[in-house]
Amino acid sequence: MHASAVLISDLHLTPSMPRTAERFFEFLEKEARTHEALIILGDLFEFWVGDDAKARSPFHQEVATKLKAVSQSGTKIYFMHGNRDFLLGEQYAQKSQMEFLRDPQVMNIANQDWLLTHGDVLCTADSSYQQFRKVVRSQFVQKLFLMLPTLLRIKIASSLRSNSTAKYQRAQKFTPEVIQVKGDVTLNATAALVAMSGCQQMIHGHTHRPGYHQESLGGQSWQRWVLSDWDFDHPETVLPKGNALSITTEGIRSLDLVRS
Ligand SMILES: [Mn+2]
Repeated sequence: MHASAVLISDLHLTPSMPRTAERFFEFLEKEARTHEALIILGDLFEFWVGDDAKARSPFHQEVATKLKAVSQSGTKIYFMHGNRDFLLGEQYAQKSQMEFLRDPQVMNIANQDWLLTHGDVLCTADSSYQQFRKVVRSQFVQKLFLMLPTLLRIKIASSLRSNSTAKYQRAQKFTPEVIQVKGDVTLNATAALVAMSGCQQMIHGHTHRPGYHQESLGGQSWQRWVLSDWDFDHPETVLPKGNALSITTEGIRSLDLVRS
């Protein structure tokens, strides 16, 4: 379907992280434009409470304008929802000229099939998250949520976020081994998705554990590439990080966006 593509995920863009946004804008000017397609595998934004709420935000307008410029330069943009920006809707997608991808989706790039997913659906060791996901991703609940006043939506979203951050920090301190397991994909869920899709090359983000894995289970083997999350704003506590996967007829390779 495309001769080349570059994939990114988990940028968690927000006005309070300007250096990360700056690196993203640079990426759009440079790395993105040398590929036929740009594929965003979710969590482009830190949170999203509805297109209407973002309509007045200069930051989100700026992101939309820059995405649109890339699309107009000839690089097609695809967007898959993540667990934080799953409410990003038609209106914003149109404005930024992005086409939605279902999760999961098999896409042909450089004459090979690639299985694309955000990744949260594979984290089946965290059963309470999977339950939460089922509820918030239901059409009915989403419709109700979007009917609430914007300020209330922001309040609900940020309290959900701070609750989960607090829970995570507590667990990280007292039961790090549990977090290690719960925050990662499971072999079973991955194998099931590979079997269902019939595609043995998988790319996802979400876990913030960039890497490459060769795995197998029950006579099936596959390869799995994991994208990095991005953070260029906290050099005193977090080493700057961010990568992209570039697929061309020459193969797949990781682009380190910190050094380049
Ligand atoms: Mn995520």
